[in-house]
Amino acid sequence: MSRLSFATLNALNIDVIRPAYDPAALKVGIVHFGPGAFHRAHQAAFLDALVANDPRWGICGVSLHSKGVRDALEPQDGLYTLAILDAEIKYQILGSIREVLVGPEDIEAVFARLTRPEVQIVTSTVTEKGYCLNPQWELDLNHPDIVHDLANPATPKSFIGYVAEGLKRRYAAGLAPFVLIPCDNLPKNGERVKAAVVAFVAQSDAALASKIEADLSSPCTMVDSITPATDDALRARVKEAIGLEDAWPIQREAFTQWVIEEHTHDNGPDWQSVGVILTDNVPAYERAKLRLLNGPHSTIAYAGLHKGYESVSEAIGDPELESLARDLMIKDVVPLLEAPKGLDLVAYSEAILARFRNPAIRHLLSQIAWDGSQKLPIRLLSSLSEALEKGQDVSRFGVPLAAWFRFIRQKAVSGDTLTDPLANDLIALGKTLKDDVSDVTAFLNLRSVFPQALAENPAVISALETAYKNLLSREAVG
Ligand code: CS2
Repeated sequence: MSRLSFATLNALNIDVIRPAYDPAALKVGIVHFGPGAFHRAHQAAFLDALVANDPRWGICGVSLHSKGVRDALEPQDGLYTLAILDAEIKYQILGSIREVLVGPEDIEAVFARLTRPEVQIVTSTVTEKGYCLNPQWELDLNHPDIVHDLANPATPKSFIGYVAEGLKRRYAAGLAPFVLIPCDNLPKNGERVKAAVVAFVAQSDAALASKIEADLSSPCTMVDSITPATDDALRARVKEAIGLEDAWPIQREAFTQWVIEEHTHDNGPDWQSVGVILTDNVPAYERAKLRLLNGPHSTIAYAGLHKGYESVSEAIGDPELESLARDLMIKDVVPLLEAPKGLDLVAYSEAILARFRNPAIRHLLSQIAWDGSQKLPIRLLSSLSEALEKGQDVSRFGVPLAAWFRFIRQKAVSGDTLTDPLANDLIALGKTLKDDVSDVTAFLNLRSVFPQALAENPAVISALETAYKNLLSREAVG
């Protein structure tokens, strides 16, 4: 069977949605760092709609580490399939990504793009850990990649290093900065990422740092769409559905949302024309999403893995886990939140639970369980701290955290790989556990995850100990 490319577009099966524009005629106006599954399912799809009316906003993807995306998409002229798997199933060919560069191989080409006048936007999905921030959300000057990039600014490894050097070269070329739009699940992402860039530059050039501080527009964003990783089953399904080979199709649910803080960008993209929400209240959207979708997601991931489930839809089909998620959302978290205008948070929570039940996609709990040390503080501990301040009962928060402890223990005992920037410390800790309630104290001493005030709070300790003992007793029963 032939492979998807410009030359084979005409051979696509009839019901496949194709680009409503000529992809070859697009200009690159956006450089995106981290062209992984989420970006290709989410922002690249919004831009696919946008470029049909405004061809200035094609994307140059930059992979910071692997060549996989470039090697898959280059022979396909950048085209790939988005499988929308939900109550209705659709296959759509996206053409908004015009090229993919691999940082370590193409450093000068990346800087060449970043210093083109027509490149006016830099976006990123480099995961929470990719911004090299410390637990206070400031640039971690001891992070090995940051240490490297400060010493070798022209050959950076980190996203922050690329942005800093890119901005420096733009100023040197007499160009205005690009607009920086980070799109990871980090609270106040625009503000914090900008502060990290400024802190990086300040290490070598205080004047340039103040200039960036004054000039750089970095709106905060909220992004949402459930995007399970691609597997061979998806490749086979897409091949059958489109009638061509696609080395790296992407899948997601039908729901997709992108909220961007209002910002000035003269003659920039007409974001709202393709359904992006521009608002001055991103924090309300972002807090609702991180705490009502991502918090319960991680809860179901760890509690579901503990009960032997593999996917979100399987786990949420378990009445005990569904009530845990619903009660955590509606009883514990909703009272802490301010609703974005026009949004009913209870209805929003129910809609999220319905999305979790989507039987058309298989979203692995093990994928969501990655990087717990980075995700849990954002998704659950923030709510836990606020619930304590309000004098709410916090016992339910103990369950996902205790399940995370057991997850770490299981990885340490089995020798399975743990994907987490703190993996070495966590595995070392996991090996010393005693499988009794004293393990809770060992975890609470992880200061990069649990702030002291939480770790010493009697209600938190009690919630964790109760939940932990409960999980141990279930394991004993088998
Ligand atoms: C998930 C998210 O993997 C995870 O940690 O919670 O990727 C989630 O699917 C997205 O944020 C949904 O928008």
